[in-house]
Amino acid sequence: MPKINPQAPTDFTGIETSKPATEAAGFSAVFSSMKHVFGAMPVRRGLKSLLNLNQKGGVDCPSCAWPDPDGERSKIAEYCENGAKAIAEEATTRKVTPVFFQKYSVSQLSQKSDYWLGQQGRLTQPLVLREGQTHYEKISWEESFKLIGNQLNSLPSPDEAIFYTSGRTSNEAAFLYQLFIRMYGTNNMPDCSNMCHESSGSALGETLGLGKGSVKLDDFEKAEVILILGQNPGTNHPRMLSALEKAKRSGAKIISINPLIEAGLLKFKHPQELRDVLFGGEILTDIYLQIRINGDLALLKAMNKLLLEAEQKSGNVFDKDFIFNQSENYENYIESLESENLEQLSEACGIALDEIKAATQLIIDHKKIIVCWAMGLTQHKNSVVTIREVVNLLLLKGSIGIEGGGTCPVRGHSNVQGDRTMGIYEKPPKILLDNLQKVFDFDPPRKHGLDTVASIKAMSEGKVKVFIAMGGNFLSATPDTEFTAKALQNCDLTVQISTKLNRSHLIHGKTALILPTLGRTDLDLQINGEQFVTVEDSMGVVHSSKGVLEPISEHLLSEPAIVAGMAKATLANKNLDWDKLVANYDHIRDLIEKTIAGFEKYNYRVRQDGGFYLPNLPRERKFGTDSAKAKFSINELETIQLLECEYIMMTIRSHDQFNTTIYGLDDRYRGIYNERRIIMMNEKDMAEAKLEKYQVVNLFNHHGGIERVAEKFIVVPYNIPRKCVATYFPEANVLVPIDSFADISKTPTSKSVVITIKALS
Ligand SMILES: Nc1nc2c(c(=O)[nH]1)N[C@H]1C(S)=C(S)[C@@H](COP(=O)(O)OP(=O)(O)OC[C@H]3O[C@@H](n4cnc5c(=O)[nH]c(N)nc54)[C@H](O)[C@@H]3O)O[C@H]1N2
Ligand SMILES: Nc1nc2c(c(=O)[nH]1)N[C@H]1C(S)=C(S)[C@@H](COP(=O)(O)OP(=O)(O)OC[C@H]3O[C@@H](n4cnc5c(=O)[nH]c(N)nc54)[C@H](O)[C@@H]3O)O[C@H]1N2
Ligand SMILES: [Mo]
Repeated sequence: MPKINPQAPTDFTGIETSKPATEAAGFSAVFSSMKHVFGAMPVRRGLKSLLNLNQKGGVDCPSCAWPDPDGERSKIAEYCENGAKAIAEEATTRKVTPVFFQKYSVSQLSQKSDYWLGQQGRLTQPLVLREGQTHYEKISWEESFKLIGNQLNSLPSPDEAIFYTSGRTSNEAAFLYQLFIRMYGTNNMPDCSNMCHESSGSALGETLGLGKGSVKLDDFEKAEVILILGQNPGTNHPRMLSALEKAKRSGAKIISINPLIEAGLLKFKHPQELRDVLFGGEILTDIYLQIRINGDLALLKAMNKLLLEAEQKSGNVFDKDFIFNQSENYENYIESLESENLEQLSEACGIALDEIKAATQLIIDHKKIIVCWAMGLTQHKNSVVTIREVVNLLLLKGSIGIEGGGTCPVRGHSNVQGDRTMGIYEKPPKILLDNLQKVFDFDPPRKHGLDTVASIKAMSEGKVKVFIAMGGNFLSATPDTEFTAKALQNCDLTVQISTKLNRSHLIHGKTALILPTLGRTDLDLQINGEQFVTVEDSMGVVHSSKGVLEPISEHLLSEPAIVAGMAKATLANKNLDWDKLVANYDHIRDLIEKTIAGFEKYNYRVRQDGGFYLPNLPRERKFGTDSAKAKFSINELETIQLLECEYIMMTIRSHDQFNTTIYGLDDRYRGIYNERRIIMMNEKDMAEAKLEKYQVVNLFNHHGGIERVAEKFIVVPYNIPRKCVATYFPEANVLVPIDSFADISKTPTSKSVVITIKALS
């Protein structure tokens, strides 16, 4: 067999660098949006998609889960540069047809870059790679479903199949999918959340009784202090910058905590506001703490210790009424804080005590505090305890369930939160299973299933034979690329339900299927007419999303139709009329309403302007914990000890990508152009290691005594703390060890990979 490459090729594309930007958006963002959209499709189609984006009743932007304003929205543009790129990527009129797959073998395709694969266009027909063959070929939908059904039914146990979900899947598709999987008999439902905000869900669930954030978009205008930890909103949640701009104009102070000085956190120039264009935009961050990678727990502990000292002096820093009536474990927590040492904590996070004091003073002086965070907090070994320490800070101040205060884990994929609400979870709550049993009259499996890391291990050990993915790019998004590739290749059947070609189509089981599906922007026409779907944003608003564009091919099926096809071909249980559900998604929503709390009058309420909020107890200062109280927690500090030759590496997103989808080769705000195989490094570390600017190096990780190597990266001198380095995801995923994950949440430690560096020349 010709060699198939699980990693992107190592060819260089021609690096250029300049000074990093000091502000985000502005005209260059507008220009960049237009370039991407009109480069990928005719002008009429481009305008139609952009004008409908994030409008009430329009298309929900697939680029992130940041909420839309509840009230008035901009008539022309409720989207951002990166939303426009996401649309260009999906609504493109370029397509890959069966002829394309006759031309390129799987092995040849695996030698192409991720960028090239994406640029080939939308998938148009179901494809099969038969056992022993080198090329994908056309297959009918009927035969595809039969193949899946036969394979699933031939397994000795349903637990030998795995069903992955990425977070773009709508509520309707996700609900049907988990129903099918549980009727089939397993809870093996790993999802992208396992690699993303699982640590937030674990920490918040345990301490506040709900694994979701508590603030609403309106709270930003009312907040007095906003902390932003481990998040790069200028690139990954650009619409958040408008909320931060408003907050600043209402007097809020912003504290940013990040190893990199990210342009989007410095200053925002709203591209559609004349005031910003003429007068230069809004300075966002008041205090920037350039923390060492994984220093956050030490910093938060230092802040909380300083709060305690201030409280002991003045007696008016803590919200004692809240603490004594609505929380527990306060005394033990305070005792643990007493024994902390501020100098040691300052040393551990790499921030001078004076700077920590200045930031903490803002928290001492104010009550309405929002803490925002994303992957910089969630992808470390100690992520869950770090986020619990965020909760401690808010509890001390009583800043939870009040206007202008609370938790704000900023979600990634546009419906990742909704998929979880719909039951895409390997550890389903009892209430969900009980309700499924009642409504659908079957015995759902009670044993917990496999999460992402456990799924890879099970495939690797030959315990799983079928892998089905509802969206996403499992191979490239998961850790330890070479290990995961071998695991996937152990399967008898791999099935990818996708919109675009990606590397997961190329690393396959004995037989492989690619099932092409409609995306968010596509018109979804079923027997009862045009359908819309629903999604839940980062703040728990459920609203509709309706595609408007003519699908690129007549052979695409919607995700609900694909689930129904698989279910009909697989299940012996014929209780459910799957065709009726697909004919009109209102019927699916009726079933969701019967099964999941908070969806009363779903079909009615979701048709109202802007949708509806799901119930959220912490938002009302109530806690769904066993004691109905919020919990203080004691979080031990363990620091990562580096040898002299070692560095701690974070794998982050550039400005021109959506996860594993590469839109382009620039990271404009960071001043890095036309190259993704780079490693950002402190100049003093470079000098010590005798590395020059643009020197080519190999990167190694040796976790568990196994050598992992990422070949050929270019050294870029960058303003980053000593001993900390940064590379891009997914190129560096090969270095993330499969056995290194967060305690409790099992999220791979993609932001604290210990590496060594070796010059090639
Ligand atoms: N355009 C675009 N939008 C996206 C995505 C995309 O790829 N492209 N992805 C979507 C998804 S699924 C997600 S989850 C989100 C991701 O959104 P982010 O979490 O913003 O994404 P990352 O690039 O992983 O950025 C992590 C940030 O954390 C910082 N950081 C890393 N380690 C640490 C640390 O130890 N401590 C602190 N304090 N900071 C640290 C990095 O410097 C970086 O600024 O964005 C969503 N939106
Ligand atoms: N090293 C490292 N690894 C990481 C991360 C990191 O920061 N560092 N981040 C992690 C995070 S936060 C996440 S969320 C995961 C992301 O992991 P995934 O969600 O698995 O990956 P994506 O790149 O978002 O998936 C892209 C593919 O989804 C398909 N797709 C797009 N839209 C649709 C649709 O509407 N329907 C269907 N069926 N398919 C669609 C397309 O074929 C596209 O190629 O990666 C994780 N991996
Ligand atoms: Mo994510």
